[in-house]
Amino acid sequence: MKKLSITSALILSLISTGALATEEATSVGSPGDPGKVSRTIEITMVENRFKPSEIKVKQGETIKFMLKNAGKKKHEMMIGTPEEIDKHGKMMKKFPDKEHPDEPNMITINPGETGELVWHFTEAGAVNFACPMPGHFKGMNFSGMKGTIDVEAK
Ligand SMILES: [Cu+2]
Repeated sequence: MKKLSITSALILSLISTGALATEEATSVGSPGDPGKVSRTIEITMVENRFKPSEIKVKQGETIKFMLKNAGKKKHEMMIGTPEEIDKHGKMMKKFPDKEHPDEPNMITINPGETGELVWHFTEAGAVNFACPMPGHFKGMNFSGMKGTIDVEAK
């Protein structure tokens, strides 16, 4: 009996290790060619989260994210490393009223509106995204308006 519980504890720890095995991708990818979209994924934005926030794609896929802002505030989706997202968030906090043009890895969407972001996933691993608007996102290690794209190896 004792032996059995040790075995099940070992199995449980192996399972939980497996669940945490997704390492950060070596590259978050690159802007996608709208003519080479392999799949469309719909994401709804509300205060303050993405639905869904856990997304699975395959390495090499070009995904068209169809974003709908169903909230009452302006939201952004930014794909990047936690450092890049954090840096952009700090810039927005410092200059909250400064209009900034969207870069290829981000899109700003007004309440009630929709938008598209096309992204090519080149490396396997976890790719982060978040809304860097002040107050929506509290750093990659905290709760907030963020999500993970799990890129499965080819
Ligand atoms: Cu937001």
